[in-house]
Amino acid sequence: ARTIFLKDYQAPAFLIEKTELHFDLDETRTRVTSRLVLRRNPDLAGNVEDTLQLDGQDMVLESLRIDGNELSSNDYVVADESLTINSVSAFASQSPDAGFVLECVTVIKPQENTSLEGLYKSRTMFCTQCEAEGFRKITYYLDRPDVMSVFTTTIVADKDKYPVLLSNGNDIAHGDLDGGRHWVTWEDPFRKPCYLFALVAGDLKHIEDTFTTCSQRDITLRIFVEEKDLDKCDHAMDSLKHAMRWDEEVYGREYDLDIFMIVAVDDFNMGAMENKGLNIFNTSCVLANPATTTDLAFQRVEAVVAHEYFHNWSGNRVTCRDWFQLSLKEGFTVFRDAEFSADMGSRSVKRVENVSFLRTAQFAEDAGPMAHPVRPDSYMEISNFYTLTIYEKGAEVVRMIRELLGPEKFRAGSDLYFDRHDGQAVTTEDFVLAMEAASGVDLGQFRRWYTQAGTPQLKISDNYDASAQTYELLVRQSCPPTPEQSHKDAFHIPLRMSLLNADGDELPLVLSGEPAASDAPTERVLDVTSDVQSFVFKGVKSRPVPSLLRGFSAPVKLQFDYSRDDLLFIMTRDSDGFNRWSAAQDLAVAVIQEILQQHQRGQSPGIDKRLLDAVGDILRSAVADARGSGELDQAMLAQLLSLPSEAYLSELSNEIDVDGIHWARETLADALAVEHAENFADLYKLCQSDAPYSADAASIARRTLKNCCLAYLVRTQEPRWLEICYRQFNEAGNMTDADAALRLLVNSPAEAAQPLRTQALNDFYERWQHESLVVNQWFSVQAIASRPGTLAQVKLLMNHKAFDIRNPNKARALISAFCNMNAVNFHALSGEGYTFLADQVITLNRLNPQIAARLLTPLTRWQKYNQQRQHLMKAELERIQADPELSRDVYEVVSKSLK
Ligand code: BAL
Ligand code: ZN
Repeated sequence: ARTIFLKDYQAPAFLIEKTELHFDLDETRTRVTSRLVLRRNPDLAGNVEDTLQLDGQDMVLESLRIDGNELSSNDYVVADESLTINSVSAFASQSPDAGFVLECVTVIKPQENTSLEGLYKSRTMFCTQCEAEGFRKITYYLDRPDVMSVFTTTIVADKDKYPVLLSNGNDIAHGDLDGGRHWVTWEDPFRKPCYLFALVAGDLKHIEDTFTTCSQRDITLRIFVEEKDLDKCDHAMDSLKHAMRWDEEVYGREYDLDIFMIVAVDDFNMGAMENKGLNIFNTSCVLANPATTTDLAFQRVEAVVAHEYFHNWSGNRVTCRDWFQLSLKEGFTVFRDAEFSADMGSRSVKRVENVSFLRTAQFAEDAGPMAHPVRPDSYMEISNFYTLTIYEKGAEVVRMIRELLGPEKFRAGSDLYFDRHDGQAVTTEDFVLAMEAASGVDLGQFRRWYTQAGTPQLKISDNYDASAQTYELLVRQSCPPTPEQSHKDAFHIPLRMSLLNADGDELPLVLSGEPAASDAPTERVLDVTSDVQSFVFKGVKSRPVPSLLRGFSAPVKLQFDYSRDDLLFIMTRDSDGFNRWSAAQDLAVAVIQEILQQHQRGQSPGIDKRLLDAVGDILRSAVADARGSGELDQAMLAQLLSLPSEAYLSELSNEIDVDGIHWARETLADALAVEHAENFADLYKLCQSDAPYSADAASIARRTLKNCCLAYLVRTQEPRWLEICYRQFNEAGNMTDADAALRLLVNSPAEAAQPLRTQALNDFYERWQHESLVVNQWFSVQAIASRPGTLAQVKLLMNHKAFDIRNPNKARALISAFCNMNAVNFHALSGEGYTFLADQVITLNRLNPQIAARLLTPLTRWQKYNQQRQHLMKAELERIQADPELSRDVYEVVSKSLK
């Protein structure tokens, strides 16, 4: 397969100034007529290109004209993925420098398009997905983001089946035709690359609202869904309005068109898509109703609606020059949506959630065969690069820039970036240049974050000199090799830190060489720029405890030899909420690793009493607080009471002991449950509420804490707690509480749980069988059960009438949930989990290559397992590789994994 390199980038030889599309929609034969106004790119010196190569695949070309002159099949070459016109000037009525009109008629088959790229059918509607390279499945085009054009789109369709016809921009004309058909023309005044094109046709209903912008323009907001889902749109609409206001207030960005539309679609590869003025959403990221949707999903809807909306500036108004620059829009937009969510809820908790995810999943990606820089150098299939590195690490890189610039200069940098590049397709370098120009801060070395892959490690040691009253932090950085990058140069790492004295107070921070100052800061961001660097603080009267990497100021692995008492101290005394949580995690990790080692040596586990007591202290203050003023952040309490996940513990391991990690973590959780059952019970009761459901942050926090307590209580295996859990399942007034209880029943090893589980699962399906998203939940609850025999159950569910492997949400709910979130069963030494996944990948490779490649991830991590598992995993990768019809997507992942 071909590899595309950033170093080979060339500006396009032709530009498309105007794009007029005409769709005659039909399930089996949709005719697409395009009229493109092209011209030679005048910005390319000496450009005399006469050959025009357009991208296109999976379509039948019916006719082709230039300036009205029909081309015959001798005049062009149609290949699998392109259409090449050998000589434009032979047909153009004037020089191609002055422009020419290309008219092209193609026929496509949306009904047969299971890749869900381009134009396809989802249930009863037509919809599109063009990012990154889906537009080339609609018509022949220069399908690259640096070709920006004004689009006018006419859609013709059967009026009964498709009364609603949507595209980007404004509806400028419509009418009826003979034969029960009708048409609508949309015009988008903003130049855009074709990846932002969208079309929807269906029998859709909508809710409508208005947003008045900062310059007093009224914007019509519409959310389109199937009629049955009209009761699930309010939360997305509220989220949209909050996002619009926030972007005005925090970034000075106002919406530009007069209408903003969102459409919910059941079959969708991604979470959502930011098409100009017409966002298309996976139903899972837009629909929300208390009865059917968990708190987590409510929060996800808010975040994704905001994310897509924010793209209107960071992505659409200023877009990417090429796909190597993907993080330009994705990293920045994830950073923006994370900050929005932080402002809507609890800032510390949001940071904890993000970092938890990054340290688990993105760090694992960095350590695997697909590791790549935030700005990759090459790819085979760009769809494989919608990764955690591009998104989450890309957001961390933007966050570090803000850390280095400070909030005011960062805002000035973002203003300059939008000002300078509005209407352009640019690069991550342009972003960094704008940040530098606005701030005067040199980001020269910092740029390595864009070009070097891998997770840097910071090893920090300290040295206190009592007589000199100095305290030294000796910082060593390194970064492990990644594919194609064996050596890494030192990164510029912002290390936010503080020093705590024995009372937990922050000390004034004066570095040696600096003048003593009475108003010295108590928190600083150290610029770590060398492989080895020493920071000596003076005037330190006693040995402090350092609070390092506050707020997770850089995406690195930090090593500092804290004693468990130090961790307990930070956990309770640090003013930085993130570091309190992080210390609690580190302590729990240390204890679990100790239990694991005892287990591996055949010893019975001894659990560090300090951790048991610390959890007791947290619980007692939570109970006292819930009885009294209720000021503690209950969401943070729930985070503090949650043990590190098996996935995180695995990421920390050199060789993953799948069963040992599971056993050790369960052992600690069970011990905490038994030790503190009374406190958990008190807190569980205190967190009950009769108030009607609300998705506000405080209510979500209360439910999270309540269900965290219930989880511990069910662990005790006492029948009364199983009954209470079952009662909560039956009587819950919202999906959050019902779902939490169902998961506990399904996972409980207690014998008494078995009949309750069967009953609950049956009732749940019976009740929600007509709610597709809830059925997905029902699939995944069963897929992640760690009990033996789960794979057999998953295989049965694959044949369930509600399962459809063509629907990505269903595939994710069952296959992906089992393979990614059920380590003990997926990694069973029989190898049957691996065989199962390979079978599904082979099936999906033909149907939907993007989803197939993505599902493959857990097999690619074979190097982290023992010899026996490595052998089994590789054998399955080789079986996939031997498929003669491997898509580019799957080929890239498999071949890089086996290298
Ligand atoms: N641009 C693809 C979907 C998203 O990240 O918003
Ligand atoms: Zn995005």
